[in-house]
Parts: sequence; C-alpha cells; structure tokens
Amino acid sequence: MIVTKSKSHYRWHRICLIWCLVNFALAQQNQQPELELEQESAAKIDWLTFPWSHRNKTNKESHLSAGLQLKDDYGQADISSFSGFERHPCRRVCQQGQSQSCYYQLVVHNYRRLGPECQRCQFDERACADERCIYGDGVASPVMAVNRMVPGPAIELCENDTVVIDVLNYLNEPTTMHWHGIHMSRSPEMDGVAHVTQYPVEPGEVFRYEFLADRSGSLWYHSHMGWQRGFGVAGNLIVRQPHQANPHARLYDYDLVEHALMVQDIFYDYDIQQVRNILINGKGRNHLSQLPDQDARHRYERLRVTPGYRYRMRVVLNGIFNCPVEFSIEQHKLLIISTDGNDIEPVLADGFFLTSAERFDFVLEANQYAKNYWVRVRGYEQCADRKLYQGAVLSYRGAARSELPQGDILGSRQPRDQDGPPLFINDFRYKPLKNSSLALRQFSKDQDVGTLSLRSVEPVPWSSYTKFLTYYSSLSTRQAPNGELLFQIDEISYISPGISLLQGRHLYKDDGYYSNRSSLAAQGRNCARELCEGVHVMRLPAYRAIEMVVANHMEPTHPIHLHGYTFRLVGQGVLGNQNDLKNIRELDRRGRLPRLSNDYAAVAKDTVQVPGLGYVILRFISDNPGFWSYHCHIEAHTVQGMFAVLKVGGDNQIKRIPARVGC
Ligand SMILES: [Cu+2]
Repeated sequence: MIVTKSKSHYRWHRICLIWCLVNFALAQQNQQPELELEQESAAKIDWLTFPWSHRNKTNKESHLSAGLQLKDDYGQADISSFSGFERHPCRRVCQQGQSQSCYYQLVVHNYRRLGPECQRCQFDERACADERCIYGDGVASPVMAVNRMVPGPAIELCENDTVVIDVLNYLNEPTTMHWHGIHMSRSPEMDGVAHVTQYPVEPGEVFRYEFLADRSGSLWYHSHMGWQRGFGVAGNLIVRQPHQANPHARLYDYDLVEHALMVQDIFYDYDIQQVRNILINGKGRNHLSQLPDQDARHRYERLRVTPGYRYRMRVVLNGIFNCPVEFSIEQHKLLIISTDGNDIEPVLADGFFLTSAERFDFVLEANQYAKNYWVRVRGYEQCADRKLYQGAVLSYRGAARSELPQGDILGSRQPRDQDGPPLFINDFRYKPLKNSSLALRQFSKDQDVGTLSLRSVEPVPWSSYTKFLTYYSSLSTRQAPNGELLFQIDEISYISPGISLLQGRHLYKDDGYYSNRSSLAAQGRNCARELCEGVHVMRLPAYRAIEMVVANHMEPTHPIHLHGYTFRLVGQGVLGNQNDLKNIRELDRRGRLPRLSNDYAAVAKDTVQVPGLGYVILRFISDNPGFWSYHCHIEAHTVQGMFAVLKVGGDNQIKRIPARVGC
C-alpha cells in the first residue's frame, strides 16, 4: 500500500498537471459575465461553455471526455490567471433537483504580504486587485496563498452538488486540504488529514478531491498540515439550499459572498510564537503604525449594504493562537440564525464570540442612518495581552464610499436601544458560580449566553429511550523531558504515524499500532505519571448512539473539532477544580453532570468550546465509519499533540481505499 515514487509515477503526475492546467486555461477563455445571484436563473446558463463544469461528470473519465484539446506547449503564464471563482457556473441560485458537478483548481503556493506585486497598491487601493497584491495590514511578511489570495477564494455550492477540486501544491513542502464541515460520508479518503485519510500531496503534485456537498451551511476549507493554515491556506466554502428547503429564507433578502468574513489571527515572518494582528478577510489596521483607527492609510474590508434590506452574513474564525474573538457591529443588532453551518432558532443579539473554527451566520437589517459603521472584532486571551482588535466597515449606499466611520473601532458596546445589558452569544468566559465547586451554567435564555442555550431548528435524531455509549476524554498538558510543553488528549500526545491510517489499516494489528488509554494501560504504562506519546486512535462502534464527555484540565478554553460528524451539544459547564475533573466519571455516575432533555433541540455543531476547568457533553450517531480526527483547533495545540483519531467501525465496515493512479 505504501507507494514508492518510480519514474512512471512522476510522469503520471506531470501529465495530470498539464491536463489540469490546460483545462483551467480553456475555462478562463470561456468566462461569462458575473451572475446576478438574486435575479439570474440557473437554467439560463449555457453549461457547454464551461469545460470545468459538467452536469453528469462524477469521475475522471467523464471529465476527460468534455472535448478538451490537450496540448503540451503552455507554461507558467497560465498560472498567472488563477484567481477567484466569482464567475464560476456553480455560483447560482439553488433550485430543487438541480444539483451539479463543479470543478475547481486551488493552487497553494508561497507568496508575500506587501510583496513586489504591490508597487501601485501601496499608494492606490484600487490597484491592489489588478496587481494581485496581498496588502494585508501593510506589514511585509511571507504567506502561503491560494490562487494568489489570502484568504483563498470562496467556493459557493448548492447542497448535493458533486465537487471536484484539484489542489496543486506549489509550496516547497507537502500539503493537504480539509473541507471543514463536510461529512465525507461516501468518501472518507477525501477528508484531507495527512497520514490519517490520505498521504500528503508532495511539492509539484496534484491531488484531486472529489466529494458530495452532503450538507448545507457556512463551511470552510483549510490546509491540515503544520502551520500552513496560519500562513493563509484557508477559504470560505458556502453550501446553499433551495429556497424551499431553507428554514430561514424569509428572514433575509440577500446572501452575498462578499458578506462572508474570515477572521484570522496572524504572525509575522516565521515567528509562530507571537500573535501579531487580527485580520478580517485578510485586511485591517496596522497595529505597529500607532496610527488612529480612522487614518486613511489603513485598509479595511468594506461590506456594502442598501438601506431597507436584510443581509445574511457569515463569519468564521481561522484561529491559530488561543485568541477567541468577540464580533459586533456598531449601532446594529444581529439576528443570529446558524452556527457551524447548522440552523438555529433565531436569537437577536448584540454580538457573539468565536473560538477557532467556529462559525456564526446572522442577518443584518440595514435600518440605520445611511453612513459608515464599524464592524468590530475584539481579541481575547493572547490577543488581549497584545491589545489586538480589528475593524471592517459596514458602508451604506449613500454614505461616502471611501470614508471611514467616526470614532474608534471598539467605541461603546452599548446597544442602540439601551434596553438592558448587551447580549453576546457563545461567550467563552465561563466562571463557576460562587460557593459551589460544582457550579454549572444554567441554560435558561434569560440568564445565559453560552452555546448550550442555543436551540436547533431540527429536533435531535434520537428518541427519549435511546441508550448512549458514554466515552470520557480529557484535555491537558505535560512537560516533556526536554522542557517542551506538550498538549494531550487522554494524557497522550499524538505522534503522526508512518503510514496513512485509512489506507494502511490492513498492514498492522490495531492493538500493536494504536496508542490509547486501554492499550497503554495493558502495557503497564501510567500516563498520569509519565509522558505518553503515540498514534492515538480510539475505537468506536459504528451505528451506535455515542456520547462523549470531554473534560478540560486547563484554564484556557479549547475549541474541539470532530471530523466526519455534526454532534449535538447536550451538556457544558465549569467544575472549577482539578480534583473534580479527575473524577469526572464518578461525578457523572452520581448524576452531577446534567444533560439537556431529549425534547430540547440541542444545538448542532462541529466545533465547540470546552470551557476552562470545565466539560462538554456531545452526542451523535456513529453512522459514518472511517478514521475521523478529533482535535483542538488552536494550531499551536494541535501541532503539539492535542490530536486523536476516532476509528469508527471495524475494518470491514470502513470503505476500502485502493491506491490511486495519477492525480
Ligand atoms: Cu487547545
């Protein structure tokens, strides 16, 4: 199963790369005028003019049969045309029964913020797009871009579209791409985690991701290798529904890709020890400059709206450090309608918190005086230590297009109608109640703004009689003998295996290869006292009702992400001291960790905050056999071991993945 790279292997890749580039070049020649999403019917699009999208294409053979004339005399010049997907035919009004096949190319490459492309852009903001300049916050620094963009181009799909995405690795290191939120229920080998579901894509090679857009919502894609996500390899992945299937369709008038915001905390150069700024869609004020927020030399993202209309907006935090953020818009309430791509009963709030990888969608009603307002992002934890915050501009039609709002970005937090204390959703700052070591957050809407209080529009997919298999898991740190601080799940720091777990699973016996609580205990190891490292794989039965109690032995909040599933959050609270956490199984046995009742439509998420010195309780049906990563989404913690894999199902239940030939 382990592929050795012969000459023919490289030849195959060269042929594939040539084919991919020809395909893209032809597609560029056939670009069509930009679609008016609200007005243009998808049926009007002439599909034959788009060689990169074919209604019936689901495999390479049908893709190749699209009448392309291959040639072998093009070169680097074609790469210069890689760009966004504003004119992509799959960007359309979603219609019932009209799913399509959609082809994209993502070129991942080294690039530079404020690089040599930025000669005119430095002095004239309008020139930036033409020059393919990444201006960022105006501080020169190496980045890793996708199609010369940071963040990478947004991909817009409709639910049930078949997606083919060629990822071309032009970095000088291996890469993979993860499609965060897609369940990959038919294609576990497309989840994009190196040495778990695939082998890394080597420099100069192409990997073809093919999957079904098996759910709707605000999703995103990002590299799942090393620090590449922190260098910029990430973008929005928006999957929409037909109007009839969308429970919130009546709440807004527009759902525009330019209102999808990716917030990211960044470092400068290769100094991954220090968070240096927060950017919104790759732009923002320069904190080093000491210039006031309103100085015209800062470059802010602008969200344009027309008075009287309601806009769906989407926000994701591509978080690298322990840097939760608070999001709000000056003088506006936000009607929050979705989290992690899962619709919730709308909550009118003043803002929300995000930890890494979480998403919130909200409806903004443009009902204020037509001028410019600050979109405000305030950093906490490590970002607060550096007083980091960022702004974007909500710009009403009729307001001066190039002017900035009055006042500082963070100004007053007071809501415009002064009708009580501001309400912020998903607050990570859990505190135990006084006089109780077992203080738990209440989830009545009046008092609580935590995640648990949110309510899904869908009832839970199990009955009140369901018996759950409960697993206990812990998050902690340990000092390595060399002084390095390692992060752990179940007191084990993850070490990447020498094979890919999904592809190579028949090569070894699980018990000998996997490290987990029981296998290490069987070896006589005491991970509470000694450092345990290994290929941490927990085995779960397939097609069972699973419950995971995740206890956080640390003070910072950890955003835990589970691949392959959307789970329901049925419990969340703070215990407040280590001893309780050590005995969490016993506390649970004594009924001290309450769950929401089964008639409560618990919020569905794929990433959730585990409060500092607290816990969460997640539930899901394990109906997706495969190897699914389970990890903290703070990059520094993931890289240093807070990562594990759930092997769901037996080998005979997990899809067989034959070795692939070519790209
Ligand atoms: Cu963490």
